[in-house]
Amino acid sequence: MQRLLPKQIKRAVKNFRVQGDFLAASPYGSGHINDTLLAKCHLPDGSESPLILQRINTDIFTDPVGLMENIAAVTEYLQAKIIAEGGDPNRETLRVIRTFDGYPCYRDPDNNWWRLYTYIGDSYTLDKVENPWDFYESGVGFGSFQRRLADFPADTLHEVIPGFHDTVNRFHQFEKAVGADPVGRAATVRQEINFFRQYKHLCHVFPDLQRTGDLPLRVTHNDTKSNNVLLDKKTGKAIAVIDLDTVMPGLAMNDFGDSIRFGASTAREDEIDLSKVSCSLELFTAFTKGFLAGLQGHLTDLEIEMLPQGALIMTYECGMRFLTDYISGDNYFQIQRANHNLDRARTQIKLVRDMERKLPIMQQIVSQTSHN
Ligand code: ADP
Ligand code: GN1
Ligand code: MG
Repeated sequence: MQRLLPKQIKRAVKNFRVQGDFLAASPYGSGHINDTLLAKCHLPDGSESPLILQRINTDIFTDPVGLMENIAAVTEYLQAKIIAEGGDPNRETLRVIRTFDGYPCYRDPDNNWWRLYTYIGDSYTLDKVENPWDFYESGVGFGSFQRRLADFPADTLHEVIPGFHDTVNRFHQFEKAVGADPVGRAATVRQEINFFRQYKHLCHVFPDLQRTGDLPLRVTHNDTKSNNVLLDKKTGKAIAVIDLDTVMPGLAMNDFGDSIRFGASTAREDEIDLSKVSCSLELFTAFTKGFLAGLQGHLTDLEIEMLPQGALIMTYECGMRFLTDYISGDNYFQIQRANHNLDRARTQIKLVRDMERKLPIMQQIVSQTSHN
């Protein structure tokens, strides 16, 4: 994606139905995929109105129209649910601001695709979870999100990234990258490559259960990092789940698992000192409680039993994706330093090993929590 120019940002904002005049915009948050900006408009009464402006990464989301149809439909559906539950539809879900032509996104003459959301204020997100209370709330947020979408017509959703959590296919892509070795890095990461080959069996756990019809497809978020749920600055409670790009039919265990992968780690996703990286059982317990509370009984016994496997599989898959990107020359995930994707892959490897050891305890925690 090309660098953004101030005039492109200004032109983008002007195409959406916003009040006031565009003032300024600056980079915001720490996502790996889209360009996120906090934009400010000057209102007639002299105040400033904040907005979240994003340039969609169209290298990754090649059908931005389908993507935004998904997000508009899901957010409108959630608004109705939230109203029915007596909540605040302006705060508890993202709100898409449309263009003057009525579209949920704007394509500029330079072929950049833009979207604009209302800014949900007095909130924070977690790039690193520091305490069990926050992570419990994160679980409530993602659990409630899945519950509220339980009856959403899944077949109307575009599959924006086909096979997003198809771990078997991710493994094939990984082997393809190793074989092609376009930037000559494969020889330097033999140990890491061997790790993903050695744990290949993890790819098949869920597909095998799906074949027998034992695991239902649900409408899931698919990218449940703790920086994709907003928490309330005053109360600490979960407000809204954001980053809805990958809302698609998926497995409940994968949403659970990706949260654990990111949030239950005792270190950041890109920590270099691997001695700091492990899976905290205290944080695991907190998230499990929150997630099941948010879901209010919407999972089957088998789904609940398989939640810890979801943590292992999502961590394995994500680590393999980081290593694939490193070997391919860092084309997918945004990087801020040399070897960034390799560092990320290494933390995930460390976590898989640790989670594998802790699996029996995790299973016990999940079983106890679900029976309380
Ligand atoms: P990416 O897909 O690149 O991860 P996100 O949609 O997650 O981008 O946005 C990046 C960050 O911007 C989030 O982690 C969050 O901190 C912030 N953010 C996004 N949307 C909103 C919003 N509507 N209100 C407040 N903060 C937001
Ligand atoms: C990306 O967009 P962001 O930063 O929330 C990625 C996820 C990965 C994650 C790893 C569309 O998420 O799948 O798990 O990075 N999103 C996409 O941090 O590929
Ligand atoms: Mg994000």
